Amino acid sequence: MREVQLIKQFEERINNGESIEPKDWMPEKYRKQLIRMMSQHAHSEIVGMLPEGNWITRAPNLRRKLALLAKVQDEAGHGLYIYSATETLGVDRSDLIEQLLTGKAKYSSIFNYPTLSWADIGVIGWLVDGAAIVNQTMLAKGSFGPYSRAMIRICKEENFHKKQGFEIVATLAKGTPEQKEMVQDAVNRWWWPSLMMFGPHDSDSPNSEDLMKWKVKLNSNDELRQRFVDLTIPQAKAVGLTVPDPDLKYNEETGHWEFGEINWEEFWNVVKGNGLMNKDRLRARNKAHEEGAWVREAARAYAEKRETAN
Ligand code: BYC
Repeated sequence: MREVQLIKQFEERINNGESIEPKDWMPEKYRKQLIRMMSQHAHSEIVGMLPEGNWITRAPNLRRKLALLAKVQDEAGHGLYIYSATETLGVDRSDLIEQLLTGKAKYSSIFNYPTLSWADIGVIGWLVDGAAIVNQTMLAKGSFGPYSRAMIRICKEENFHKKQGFEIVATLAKGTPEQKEMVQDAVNRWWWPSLMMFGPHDSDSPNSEDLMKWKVKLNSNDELRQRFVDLTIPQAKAVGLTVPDPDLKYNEETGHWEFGEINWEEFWNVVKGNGLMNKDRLRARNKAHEEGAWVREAARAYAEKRETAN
């Protein structure tokens, strides 16, 4: 069959809401776009363990420590599901990891900011996982089966992450004046980077056209960012916290919260590797990879032993 016909059939399947599976025919560009986006997503989950992992030894009590340990482990699991889903597109996980370790691959800008206080752990759960849920609930309805199915399970776990974060935030917000000040400071530092997670404005988003045509993304970056702001501002008000945006105002006619302009220079700077923590994150991942070499070698030796035994 000619390529034009194959593309037509493929797009019809997508428009009928069918899910595309790894062995189905797909345009090379669809495959490439998915590998790009899914591998960046998997890297984000893995690098995303570092800012919170930093606080496991300093959690204020056993209950908080257990929840944080479980959350960070969940993020590792998310990375592994998404690497597996990406491998169904014909790439090798070790090549993807190599790209991360050498700094060639992108991962979410949000993880290049430091976690300075315990309140940051609450605010990450609330805002960062909250933003991820808005984004991933949409991706769970996307056209590529292995990715959308991974998102369903991930979103269930992210909901717990968000709840544990919001509980920390609510507790600190009604605590001592020092605790309230600490959590407000954390919101002030994480608010704008959380909005940046949704990516550049639609007009500056080169990948959106393909991804939306092929229903990998069902909403644009700006639409999801607006949804997140609309959901989050009432939550901030409920616990008596504010967001650092003098232009924030509610528009009665549209029913949306209007917000100020994001600092795009900061965003691109972080994406290009010059954020506060980019170098530190890559150093930590490389160290973990080197320290884990014996596990990979042992697994390989065991697999070989089993094969010769058969
Ligand atoms: N950071 O054309 P655009 C988590 C890049 S982890 C860095 O709009 P697209 C968690 C973009 O890659 C969940 N780079 O791209 C874990 C592109 O570059 P290339 C993380 C960004 O794909 C632990 C260029 O800018 N979530 O929840 O249409 C603890 C132009 O952008 C960013 C995901 O990974 C950014 N923020 O849309 C706690 C979601 N934004 O590749 C929590 C999956 C853009 O052309 N990904 N860039 O060189 C997506 O939904 C989409 O890829 C994006 C960007 C919305 C991020």
